[in-house]
Amino acid sequence: MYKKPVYVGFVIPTYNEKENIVRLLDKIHETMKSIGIEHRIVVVDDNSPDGTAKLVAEYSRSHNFVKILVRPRKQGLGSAIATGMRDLLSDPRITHIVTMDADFSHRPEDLPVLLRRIDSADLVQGSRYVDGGKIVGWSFKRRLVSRVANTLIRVVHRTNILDHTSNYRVYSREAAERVVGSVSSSGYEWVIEALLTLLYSGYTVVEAPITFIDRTAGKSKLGLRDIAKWFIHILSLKRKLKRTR
Ligand SMILES: Nc1nc2c(ncn2[C@@H]2O[C@H](COP(=O)(O)OP(=O)(O)O)[C@@H](O)[C@H]2O)c(=O)[nH]1
Ligand SMILES: [Mg+2]
Repeated sequence: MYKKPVYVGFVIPTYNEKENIVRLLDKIHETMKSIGIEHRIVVVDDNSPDGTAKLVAEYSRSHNFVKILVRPRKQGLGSAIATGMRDLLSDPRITHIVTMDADFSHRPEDLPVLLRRIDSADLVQGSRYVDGGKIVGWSFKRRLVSRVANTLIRVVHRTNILDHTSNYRVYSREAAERVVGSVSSSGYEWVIEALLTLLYSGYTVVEAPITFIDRTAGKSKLGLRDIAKWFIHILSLKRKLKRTR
């Protein structure tokens, strides 16, 4: 099926995910077995107060495809992903790295669709905005904010990508090495900066449709202030990435 043998490492950052994580690990394993792809999973927990790390540590004792890394305090989504990627890259068998959230917003059922495309790009971006992509459970306001942010990134950075902000992705080993070596932000912006870094450096990116499901109902935490901060960050990336090109 693939040009070369494939061995996928997963990075799952967690902060208070005790209700989701074990079910998610089971579901990923089941899906990967059904498509016959070798895999292992690294969970990076920032010492969640709800005891997520303990739960995963217990699980990993009887499921040797899982490893838990615990950091002493909350240090942001991006730095958690980078920590997990570095750990996986020290395993020479790893050919690809999948990043996904722990809250089932990123459905394991979409893995076959993402992995089908790995021979055609350095990064397969899970996308809500290509044909076949969907969002379930977001308010009109939340959808609008996401659309505006993505359009802004697309115009400012002249990409031809529709979804830059989903953390559901497959990186080739080379792409993962590139981003851990150079992406400096540590929070949610890491996800966008990683994608732009690859695009600016000439790596190929393809989008594959995913169905994004919101974890719970409730109000968006994004306000005008956050949107303004994002705008400035996106512009500052333009200067930074240009310099390194
Ligand atoms: N290790 C770690 N994981 C985090 C941190 N912040 C968020 N996460 C995880 O990153 C993923 C995305 O976060 P989430 O709260 O779902 O973001 P949202 O979907 O944008 O509201 C989830 O798996 C979280 O548990 C953090 O500071 N450290
Ligand atoms: Mg989420």
